[in-house]
Amino acid sequence: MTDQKVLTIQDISCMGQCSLTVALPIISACGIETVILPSAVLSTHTGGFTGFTFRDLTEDIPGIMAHWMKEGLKFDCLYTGYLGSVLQIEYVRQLARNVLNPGAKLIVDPAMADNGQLYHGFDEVFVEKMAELCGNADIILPNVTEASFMTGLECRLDRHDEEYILSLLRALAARGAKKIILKGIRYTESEISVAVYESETQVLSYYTTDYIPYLSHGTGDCYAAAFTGAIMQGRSDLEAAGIAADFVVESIKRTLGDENHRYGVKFEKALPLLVKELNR
Ligand code: PXL
Repeated sequence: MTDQKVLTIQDISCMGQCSLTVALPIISACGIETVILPSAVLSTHTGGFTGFTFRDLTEDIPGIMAHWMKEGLKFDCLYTGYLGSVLQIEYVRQLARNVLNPGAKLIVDPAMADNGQLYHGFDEVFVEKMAELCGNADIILPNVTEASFMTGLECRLDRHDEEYILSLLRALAARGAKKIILKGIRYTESEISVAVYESETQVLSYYTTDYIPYLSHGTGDCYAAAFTGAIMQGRSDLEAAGIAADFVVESIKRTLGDENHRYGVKFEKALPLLVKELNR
């Protein structure tokens, strides 16, 4: 039997517990072979650090893709995280056409904004191109900020109601995404929910956990990696959404109290829980 392989494209932030430095260990811990395509190398991530280095690897991507095509290498899932430029989004489309097995999933985490703000270096042109990529994806994992930016709807960070959440989900579905995992929904003060929405059937489900009032970088990347690992292990969208949520909550709990650790979450400490959950 040949095991399934995930290809993930995102940056390497050498220090910072985000993007590839979390995707590779998390998906691997899920028991899934993980092929990486680094889109850039940064000394740290761009949130809260200043003076970071940034080496753009965009021009390496066509050569890497051509080699894989020559070798006949194909993957069963393409999961995209933080992408550094509009051109990289175009290369993702080419990768999806050229190096995926039939039936492979395209999972897109827009990874460009949070808490009402775009990350450093992104602009409206990038947002529009990312919205187009999301429109071609099987599963997208936006947070509420990214969903509102991609649809042009109001960005509300809390006191959500179902009418607002449904307006985001329907607008994203209208752009083409088949399944939407919408993160960061706040219906109550003490809880946080993720919505799982299937565009074709319009079926909407939720997974809800306790809300921990702690802002941190990299939680979206940990979420998307655990979700992808669980999906590749054959879990349903709702099961995977729940497994990923529990994993991130545990990672945040393991980080609380360490004031020197604001750049990311200690996901390593929660990996045993994730592995146990997937082996149930
Ligand atoms: O966690 C998302 C992310 C990934 N990669 C880089 C980032 C960020 C968020 O700021 O700066 C380089």
